[in-house]
Amino acid sequence: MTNVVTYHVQNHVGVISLNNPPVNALAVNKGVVQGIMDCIQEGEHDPDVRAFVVAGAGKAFSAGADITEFSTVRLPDAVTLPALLAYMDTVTKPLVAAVHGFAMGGGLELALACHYRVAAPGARFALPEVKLGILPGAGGTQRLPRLIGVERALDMIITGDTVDTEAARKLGLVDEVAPGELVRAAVSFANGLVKEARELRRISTLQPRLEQAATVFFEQARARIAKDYRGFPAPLACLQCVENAVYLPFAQGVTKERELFYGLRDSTESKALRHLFFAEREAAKIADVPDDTPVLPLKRAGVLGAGTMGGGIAMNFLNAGIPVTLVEMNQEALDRGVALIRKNYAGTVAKGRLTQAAMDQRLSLLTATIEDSALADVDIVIEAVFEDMELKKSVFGKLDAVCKRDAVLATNTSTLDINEIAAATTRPGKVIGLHFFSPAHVMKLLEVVRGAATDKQTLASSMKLAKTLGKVGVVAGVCDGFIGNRMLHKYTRETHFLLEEGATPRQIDNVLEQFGFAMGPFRVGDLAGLDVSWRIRQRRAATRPANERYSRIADRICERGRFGQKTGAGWYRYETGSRSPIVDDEVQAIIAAASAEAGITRREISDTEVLDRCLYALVNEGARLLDEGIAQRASDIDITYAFGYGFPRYRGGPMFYANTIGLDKVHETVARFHRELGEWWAPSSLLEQRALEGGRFD
Ligand code: T1G
Ligand code: NAD
Repeated sequence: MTNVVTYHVQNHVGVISLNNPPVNALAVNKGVVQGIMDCIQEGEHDPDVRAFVVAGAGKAFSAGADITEFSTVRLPDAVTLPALLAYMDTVTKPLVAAVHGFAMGGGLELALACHYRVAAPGARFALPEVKLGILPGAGGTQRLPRLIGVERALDMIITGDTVDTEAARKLGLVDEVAPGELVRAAVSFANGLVKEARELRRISTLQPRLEQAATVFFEQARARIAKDYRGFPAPLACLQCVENAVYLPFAQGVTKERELFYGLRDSTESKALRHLFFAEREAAKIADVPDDTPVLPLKRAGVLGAGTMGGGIAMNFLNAGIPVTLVEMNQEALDRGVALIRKNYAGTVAKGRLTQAAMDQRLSLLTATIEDSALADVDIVIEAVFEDMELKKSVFGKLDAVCKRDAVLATNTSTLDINEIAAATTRPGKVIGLHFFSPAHVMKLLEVVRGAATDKQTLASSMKLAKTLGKVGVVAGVCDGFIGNRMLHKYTRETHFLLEEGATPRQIDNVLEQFGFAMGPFRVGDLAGLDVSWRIRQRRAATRPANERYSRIADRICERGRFGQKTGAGWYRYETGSRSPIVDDEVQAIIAAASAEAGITRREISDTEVLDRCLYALVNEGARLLDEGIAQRASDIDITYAFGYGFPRYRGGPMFYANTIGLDKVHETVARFHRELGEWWAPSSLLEQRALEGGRFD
């Protein structure tokens, strides 16, 4: 027996325990799969063993196949998971899976290859492979429909979402719930099967149930999936497998599943999604902040300013069960902010995604006031007042006086200098940037901006808070716009230059939507409101170098009061009550006039040039951020863009995308843009260096 799998006989039942922390990944090269096989073979030939229980040691049953092995060579003769599960279908003694924590991917497939499943309350069950751009490749697409029905199985496989023990029991995925000692309950369940000579229920022999006509069901599902998962190849392949489960014998269905699995595993899309999976976990690690850095108990929160951001920020804490004191400068603004919070919750209740009781419970944690003094005993305050340095500094001075000494003072500023704000207090070590993204209660990204004086405890506590709030925290250094907005500024600027030279808002939006963005930059601008970025450009005008190329098109649009959807017109115009963008000749005229004013002769611009200039503007600036240490690692930039700026996940983020193109090619194009377009395209030294070395980011 290998030490990643242990075996003992308990009351005539062979208990096989997975012991590969932290998540009992079914690592082939570490002998986990072989270990399970060996245990069962030993028990099959042991007359004293009447049945088997398969369980997981530590925090859970299993998180499935070891994803890190996808890009490594498998040891020759190593037993694979499909081979183990096929063998389990021949075993003559009852096999019972004892599931606690989670059974995901290959872990759930292992449990499905058992004849019965006993689970602890609160366990999670999922086939999340589709989120990694693959599909359940060890029989999951063939066994799950046979056990719980085609409709529910397809839904679980296409979404990759989890179901808990109670829901799993209702589905028939779990046969018994064991509130007490799980393995003991599973052993007695197994002995019960032997005593009652219950039939060995091999799921592979069951018929998949489908409530409606198969052809209609799969036709409708195919149309829906093709629309909802544009750009992701895996969901349609999952559908194909489930369809095979209905039309093909089990063995053939499994063979086809395996073929499709390998095709997806080696795809760029899956490599991109696997990159983001590990990048999300890597982002939580800070080079000079040890994992065991003691964190502050952030049990009570304060939010200052209940505007667009403040309300959403408060909801994150309420959703996590953390009491919030929301402070505004006057009653009218406060009432407006609280009303927006109520409206957001009521909307979620109306969609059936939240119960009225849960809404009431969350709102009961909210204290709304116009008294700053109410923040005296909170553990952390998030400031979200107007984006004005003098106001921020005076507010932080006040918070420094009102709040208890070890309270963390955080600002939600999008662009301002955190060090300057921190200097307005007597506790710069406790000042940090917590940059949420709009809508703050929805967007998963949280830029955790580390000031020069921010202490490690405040940083570690903020990163832990990000996880508590269900956010992905990314550490950024202090600069104008941190990681996301600084790169966005270069990207947006390039789109304006492209307009000046001959492109149109529609062309640029189409190119980037084809690439995979849910919305192109001009539609996003109209949605967010063009006045927000106009105010930032006006603030920057004072410090913009005279010789720096600047496009006036966006200003011209705003000067006409065209702020986007909220004014019925921006880069596009909108019929009343409609969000569908309509190309507006007036905009074309504004653009043509601006080109003439800038002395630019408009020309035909190819979609390739549009794509390269937009994406490489992100990549080149991203490389500068790495050079300057504003971002810790390239994968943090990818996480920022995937979770905060709608960068298509199956592209892995701008830096991963550049790696797939090849940094030599990216550098060559950037250098050409530098020669042909101007100084702002000077290649970053990191890009140059990596291109010369034939290297990759990270
Ligand atoms: N393989 C390798 N490493 C894994 C892993 C996996 N399946 N799951 C987690 N880890 C690492 C993770 O990178 C981190 O490492 C540590 O474990 C703790 O994870 C044939 C082929 C299970 C819900 O998609 O969703 O089976 O950063 O921080 O918050 O069909 O991990 O500490 O170095 O996320 O408690 C399908 C993926 C695989 C599940 C636990 N399975 N994992 O969350 O811990 S494909 C999945 C998760 C498959 C078969 C196919 C979560 C979790 P480090 P963590 P957590
Ligand atoms: P907003 O104008 O919608 O809300 C600001 C609120 O602050 C107003 O309700 C105002 O009454 C209140 N306020 C002003 N002074 C105050 C004081 N002294 N005490 C208490 N309340 C006060 O602005 P917003 O869009 O929510 O932006 C807030 C901050 O978040 C800014 O720093 C902005 O840069 C940043 N931010 C905005 C976005 C966005 O998309 N809107 C995204 C990320 C970060």
